[in-house]
Amino acid sequence: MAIAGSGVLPAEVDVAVVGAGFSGLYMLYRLRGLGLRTVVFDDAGDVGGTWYWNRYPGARCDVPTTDYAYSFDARLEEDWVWSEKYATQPEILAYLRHVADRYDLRRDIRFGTRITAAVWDEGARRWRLRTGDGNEVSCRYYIMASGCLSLPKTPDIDGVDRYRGEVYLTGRWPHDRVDFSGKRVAVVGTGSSGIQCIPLIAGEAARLTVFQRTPNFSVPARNGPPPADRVTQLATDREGYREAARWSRGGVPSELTDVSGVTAPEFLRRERFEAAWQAGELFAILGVFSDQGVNAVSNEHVAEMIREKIRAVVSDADVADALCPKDYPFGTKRPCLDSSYFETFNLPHVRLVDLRRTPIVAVTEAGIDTAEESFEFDAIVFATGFDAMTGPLVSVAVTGTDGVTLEDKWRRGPVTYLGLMTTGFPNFFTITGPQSPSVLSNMVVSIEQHVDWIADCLQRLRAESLDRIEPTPLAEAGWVQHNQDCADITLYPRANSWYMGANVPGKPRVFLPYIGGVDAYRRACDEVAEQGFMGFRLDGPAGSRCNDGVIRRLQPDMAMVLDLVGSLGLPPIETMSVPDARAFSEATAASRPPGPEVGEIADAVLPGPAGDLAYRLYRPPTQGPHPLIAYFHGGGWVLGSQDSDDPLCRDLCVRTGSVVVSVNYRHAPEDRFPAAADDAFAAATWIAANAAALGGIPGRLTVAGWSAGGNVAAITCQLARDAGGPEIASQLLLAPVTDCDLGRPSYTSNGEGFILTAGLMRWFWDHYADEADRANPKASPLRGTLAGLPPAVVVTAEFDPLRDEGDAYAEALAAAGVPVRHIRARGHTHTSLTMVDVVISGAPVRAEITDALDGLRSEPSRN
Ligand code: N01
Repeated sequence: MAIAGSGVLPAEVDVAVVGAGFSGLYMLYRLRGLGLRTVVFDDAGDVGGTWYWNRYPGARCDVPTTDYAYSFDARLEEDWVWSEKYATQPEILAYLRHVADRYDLRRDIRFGTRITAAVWDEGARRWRLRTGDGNEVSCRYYIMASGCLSLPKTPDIDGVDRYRGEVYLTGRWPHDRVDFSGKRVAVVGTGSSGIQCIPLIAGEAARLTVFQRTPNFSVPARNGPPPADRVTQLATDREGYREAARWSRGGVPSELTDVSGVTAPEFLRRERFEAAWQAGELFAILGVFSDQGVNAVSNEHVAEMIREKIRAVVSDADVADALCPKDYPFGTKRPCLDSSYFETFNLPHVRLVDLRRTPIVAVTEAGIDTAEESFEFDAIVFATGFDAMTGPLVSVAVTGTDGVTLEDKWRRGPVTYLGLMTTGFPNFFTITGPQSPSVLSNMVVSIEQHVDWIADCLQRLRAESLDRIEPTPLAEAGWVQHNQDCADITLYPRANSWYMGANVPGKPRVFLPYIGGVDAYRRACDEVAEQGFMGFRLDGPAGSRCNDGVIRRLQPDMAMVLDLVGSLGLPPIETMSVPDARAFSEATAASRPPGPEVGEIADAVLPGPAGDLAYRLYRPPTQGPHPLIAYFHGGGWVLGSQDSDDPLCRDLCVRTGSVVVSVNYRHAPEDRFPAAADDAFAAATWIAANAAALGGIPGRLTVAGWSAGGNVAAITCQLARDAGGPEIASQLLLAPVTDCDLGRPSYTSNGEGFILTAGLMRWFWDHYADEADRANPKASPLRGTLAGLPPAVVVTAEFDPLRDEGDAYAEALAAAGVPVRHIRARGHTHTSLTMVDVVISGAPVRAEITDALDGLRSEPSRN
């Protein structure tokens, strides 16, 4: 079916693909296998994509070649032998040419042809594509395989066009060898491209001046032959190795560590760092500690150890200092792998110009003027990067349904479903599009996954007599939210990186790739397909169907916790004896991160109705007196103690600037209803009376609690109102138990799989209260009188069996005229907010709680 490589362009095809790099070649291979008439367009003169254009000296891959290769055909793998751990651009290009030859792909590829516009024709259900040379082609499906880093950024420097010498752009390097011998050369930019080419250009040039705006973290690549251990693994179990890559976090099989950079002792930190440094691999240095991508302290340990390495190599201390990145966390801009990059600055003819100190004023006819100096050059190399991820897609005028262009739709950042499609643009696919793992992963693994998903999708559409597919607004919004949730728990948004679109003036600042991992992403895509293409509307001669929905609604870190808990196969608590359940919950509590430092922690007792009650006091590090919080722990009236919610109490103390008094109360089954409620009321009374002695401000008492603690906190407020004291300024109810009716919908939808189960809640109730007592407002505060209660902050979690009764309490308080701030913790579970420093996505909710409390506290008291 030779249609495209030569001769007249056919008027109609089944599929048009843009790009003949890794993505486009494999896409064509798969589509041919399905018998679909396909044409591929590429601006370039041959196959290769990024490896066709980026021919600058030193260009290499930064994922080992053992992994940076197709896996779809074992024979192709067996026949191709890489010469190096990190192959050079010519070798990778030769590989892609070999692939094109081997499968006779070129005959369906139009080289030197750019697609300039694409318009969706709803009547015909086809895309109409226009080429740069004025031809048109109509296709059912339009696939952008145009790469993430294929549109070089125009150097945004005054006077670039004025310069009379030789100008080179790393992303558009000439095919003929460039000879820098004897020349005065400038390199502008110190990203991966600059860092790769600088040592080689220095080897030729008479003088090299490097203009650096932002220093970059870089690790020695330690290039050499392909790593023997991986070559052996591939030789013994190729498919097992490839499958492990497909289900890995980054697309390369690697063991994830659970060593935290915060808690690991210094010797272990150094040992782990040194091993990663010696490995010379990106995923190794990005995975020294489990928490380096999310915790600034952990991250700084890695960053500083890299800075030490830079200082050890570069002889001039000032130059070394300028080469040390300091203003963004390690890994949040893509780190580089280098060969003698930092050593290059020890050469006498190489000079670093730190643009942070002396910015470029303009490019002149002869060279570059900085604020302090005029330089003359024979050649300037711009290694200034790309309009990444979205740039190549919106550079084509793509017009979808209703005449909206992709550029318009994405004006405030890309909006996609799975990074594969976007609403309003039916039958339009993007391979490794924004909001897919793409650039954060081994690209080849992600490309194969996308190509396979798209090919399987088209095959199923055809089998089911469907010919139109488009994501729904609901599914798309859910995916965009999930992407943002994933990025928000990391340090990545802190950097002005191309991941954030920050390198292109005017580009919206949005985190572009999906950071949840190749494994998690593949699972989501597979689930979508298995659930009848959930979130897609499908149409065709066979009719229409749509299983609408959102594929990932849980906060990503909470989902990881649940996966971990699930994988441990623990017996349900409700099957344990009470002593075993208590021992289990104490052991779990002992293994969690401690939470933030507070000023002081003190343990003491206060008088309760049936004997002393232990309490733990947390004092802020700031000068008192402080507002007071009487806090009651969770644990279903059966489990827990004054220190069982320790991380949460520390967090509350620091965030709200309050003295937190966490009080133990009597537990069931030894002391059943209403012992817990009576103790809580007595404790709050004592705390209010002793506010000044505790370091609190009299009259500024908040009564707070989580879960069953929220239950006794709510009841305490009712009892205090009825008894005419103590004075309570506000109440903070975190996922509280408010009612004994276990028939609300959240008990069904969230009754299993989210740690607190419906079965466990029943077990708690059975231990705590007789059936006859449960409707008593001292057990079910929702059934009490709510008027005249202190202002309340009520927090409910989306995936909590107790969600609906918490919602009902907030609504009933508001209806009774009580000022209420109701915070609905989206994507969270019953336990999320207590998992301080584990479920990082809980932090913004706790910040919101603090703001809400502040808001209530600043309102005049109603009591
Ligand atoms: O581009 P970059 P790149 N004045 O954007 C500077 C992949 N890749 O081509 O950081 C002065 O990273 C800019 O400074 P700043 C890899 O994913 C892989 O190097 O914006 N300077 C920065 O230093 C990589 O991340 C390999 O302050 C200006 C540099 O130019 C991605 O491609 C090899 C400037 C641009 O760095 C992009 O890398 C190469 C200005 N006006 C690339 N504008 C492999 O190893 C920009 N800069 C596989």
